[in-house]
Amino acid sequence: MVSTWEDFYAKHPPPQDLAQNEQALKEFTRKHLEAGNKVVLVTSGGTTVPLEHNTVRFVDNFSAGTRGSVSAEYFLEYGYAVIFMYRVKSLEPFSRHFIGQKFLDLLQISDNNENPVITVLPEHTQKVTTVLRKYREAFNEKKLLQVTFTTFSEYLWLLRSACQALAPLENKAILYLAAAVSDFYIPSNEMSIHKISSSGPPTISLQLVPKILAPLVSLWVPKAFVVSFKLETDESLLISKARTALNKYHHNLVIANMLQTRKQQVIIVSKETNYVLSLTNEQLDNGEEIEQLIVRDLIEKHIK
Ligand code: PAZ
Repeated sequence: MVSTWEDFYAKHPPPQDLAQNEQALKEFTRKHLEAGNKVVLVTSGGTTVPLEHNTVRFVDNFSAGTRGSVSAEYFLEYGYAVIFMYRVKSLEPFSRHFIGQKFLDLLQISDNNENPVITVLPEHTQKVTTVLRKYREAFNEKKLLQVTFTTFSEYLWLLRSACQALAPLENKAILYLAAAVSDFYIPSNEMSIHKISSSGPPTISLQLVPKILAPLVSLWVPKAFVVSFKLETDESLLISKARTALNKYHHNLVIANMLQTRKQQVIIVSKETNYVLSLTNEQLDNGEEIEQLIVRDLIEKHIK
């Protein structure tokens, strides 16, 4: 059974920090509307589907938030203000360059045991400086607002609030919906309150999620430039599914990608046409990023 989006919001309580996020979203969009800036909402990372209200276990997906965090940096580079709506603990713009062991590998410690000094290794100084400058610029100019979700329900509430804040920007807003959002969920009233007992195999019934692109395009941000993503693992379905989504929701573009090759190739699908953007193996090995091509392509279309 599929519930309607109205049903979803009626039956699922908003996250506790929603009012605070709404305030931040409104202030951010008002400021950039007044400044005449374009604003993009980038959604990033995967949503979880909790199996219990007191959540011990949940269904998750593979998304690391690479597409969203990399794209956010390129949008900033092209002068857009960015609302980065991302899954807690997934990749974030700028800090993504320095995660885990990669960060420690950049550093050196002086031999003086009394007063050790930690510095960036000379061979990494250039890269750290470049990223740090861009990061500081984005924050000093207040061009980047980050808001987080974890569960599917939190994502839907936050997405609607972000759209409400973006609506006054009309065609100066882009929605770049790169998050991997669950297609199935357990409605709140069907979820176990406590940790599911392991005394026998549980029967878990998932429902189809309401199709949120429908109200988003027709009601919440009807004048915005809306770009959704379509991920498949069976190539023969990719273009047809992307086109079905376009015909159903009437938004501007679908960016279609295959799980296995998503970092090297995407297909830009519009109502009229579709074409490939890709990197050669050499470009990929040199650290070039497909998101730069995607963002450049979108911005040209947005301007037109
Ligand atoms: O986050 P990531 O870089 O690992 O993956 C990006 C992606 C494949 C989740 C994104 O490009 C995408 O296709 N998102 C939409 C997925 C879907 O719901 O079809």
